[in-house]
Amino acid sequence: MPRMRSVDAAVAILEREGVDTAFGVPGAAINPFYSAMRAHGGIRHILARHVEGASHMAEGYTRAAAGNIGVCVGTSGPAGTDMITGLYSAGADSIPILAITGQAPVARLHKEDFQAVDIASIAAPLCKLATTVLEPAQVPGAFQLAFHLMRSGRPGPVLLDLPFDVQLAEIDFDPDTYEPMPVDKPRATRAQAAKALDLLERSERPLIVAGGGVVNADAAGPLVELAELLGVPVVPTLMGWGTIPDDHPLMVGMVGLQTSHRYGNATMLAADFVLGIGNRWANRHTGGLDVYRSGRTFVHVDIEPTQIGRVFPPDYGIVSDAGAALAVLIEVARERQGAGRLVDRSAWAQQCRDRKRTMQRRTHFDDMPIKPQRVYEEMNKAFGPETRYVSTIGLSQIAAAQFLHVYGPRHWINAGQAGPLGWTVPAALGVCVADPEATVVALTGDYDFQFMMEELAVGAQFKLPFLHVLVNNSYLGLIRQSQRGFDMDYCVQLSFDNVNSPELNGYGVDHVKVIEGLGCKALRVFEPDAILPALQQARKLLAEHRVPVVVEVILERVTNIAMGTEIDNVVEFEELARSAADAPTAIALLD
Ligand SMILES: Cc1ncc(C[n+]2csc(CCOP(=O)(O)OP(=O)(O)O)c2C)c(N)n1
Ligand SMILES: [Mg+2]
Repeated sequence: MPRMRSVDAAVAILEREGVDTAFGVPGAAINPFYSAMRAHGGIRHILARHVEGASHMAEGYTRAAAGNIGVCVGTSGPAGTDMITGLYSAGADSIPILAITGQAPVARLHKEDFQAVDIASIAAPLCKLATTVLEPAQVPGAFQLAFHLMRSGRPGPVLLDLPFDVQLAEIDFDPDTYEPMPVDKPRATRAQAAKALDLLERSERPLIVAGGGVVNADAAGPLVELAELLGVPVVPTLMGWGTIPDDHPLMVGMVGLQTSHRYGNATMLAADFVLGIGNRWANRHTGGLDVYRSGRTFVHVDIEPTQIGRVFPPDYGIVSDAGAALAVLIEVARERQGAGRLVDRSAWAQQCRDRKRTMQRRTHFDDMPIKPQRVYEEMNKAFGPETRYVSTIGLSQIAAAQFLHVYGPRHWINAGQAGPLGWTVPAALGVCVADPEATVVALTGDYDFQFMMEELAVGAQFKLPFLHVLVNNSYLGLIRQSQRGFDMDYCVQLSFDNVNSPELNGYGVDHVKVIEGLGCKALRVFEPDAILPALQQARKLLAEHRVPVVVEVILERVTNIAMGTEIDNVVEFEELARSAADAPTAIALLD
């Protein structure tokens, strides 16, 4: 039997499980693992500038393509604690990432050793498995189990913590005959599909709500096929956005309190039946459950049994992988179509389309300083259907969901549930690593950007080109808006007079200087008509320099974005579109 250090076995397993990239920050306690990566040579390492950045890069990498698993590596102590936000973010959105940390030697774990912290206990509530491997011979099994768990059922992160002596200990291991464990995914039965379709048939105004589980199952094609077969309109959730293209006649808008369309909410309120697939009834999608549920029958398909009934009891629940459920739903629906049993839904679908045509928000403003709505209009002009957007949170993200267009799964890459400020830049880098030819467009407010802008240096060093739209209102805009309820504007201003950059007129941080200092390119825009040329110029710079290029748009400081506390009570702050000229890039034009 080949004998090797446990870390050499671990790296061999990573390769057998399909890993060829790791994002990390080395340190003394993880140096044995780094020595195995170096000796092995099969894993490309991207050196982050902050370990939290490495964890978000791993998440962006996973999200970019079906089957990917992002790996982040760090030393003992603070490296693991820095990854905690990444593990939370990944777990909250059902995204597998593998975090590998170094640890103090086993015999010193309880001696308050330098940088010895019980990271497995800290990470446990966030992970499918978080363990300190105490026996060297258990290292291969721990890695094998990690991949099995990350891929099975509801996907999620794993943390493996490796004490220094465990990493160096020699074990017997045969990489050639290593085999990944089979993946477990529950599958809907024909009887379950038939029952769900019976309930749908009895309704008059049905909708399909498509969540991130459809993306995870790589089942956007079957989702659209089922919708077309039944003629039933689709509402994607924020995590499912792109599973049906925005310009598809059955894409009838997103529902929710913030990242939603007026027509999406109106259509949900008009519906009498909802088939939720791979979604989790997030509270920012449903708002108050009384309004959301009233008068509607619900079927819920989820891969995780404990998700059924968690938020509210559905009329019928099915435990299934979204792709497996769609396959059997399609099979049964086809048979019913053959038997002439499918109900004609075209009148209802047309009503939904009419709402999409007439209930647009205005984007065309010529104001100076620039109103944010205009930025998204120009982005729609500049970026085609191949674009992969990456964003996290804030007014910028909310407005993006209201105004941008997404045409494919994994083309809206967003930390939906955790929304950790700083996620966008490293996640975009992870997407670039996974898909170097993609048009990756990151979008942040100024504060999200400032959280982890140091990671831009990673893009400069490793030639990871993405275009970053930075909308600068010099405010914690979303929090400023929510403070209106407290009648205050308190601790949310990012403005100050920058002694080095008086031309910023009090907007504070000179992002252009910072970006250039980090080895990237930057353009700054003050006028609405200059946005599109700047985006076009940025694309040229990307092609020329192959480093991140940031377009900073200086916005008016206070713009409230439509949102509310109930889906029937979303407050509009701006004029609505009255003609096509008011929303020239909206997909369904007014006239
Ligand atoms: C780590 C973390 N801390 C605090 C928050 C709360 N939060 C959400 S949005 C936001 C302000 C975002 O400001 P900016 O990125 O400039 O976007 P804007 O809303 O101005 O468009 C804050 C503080 C958060 N999401 N994450
Ligand atoms: Mg801001």
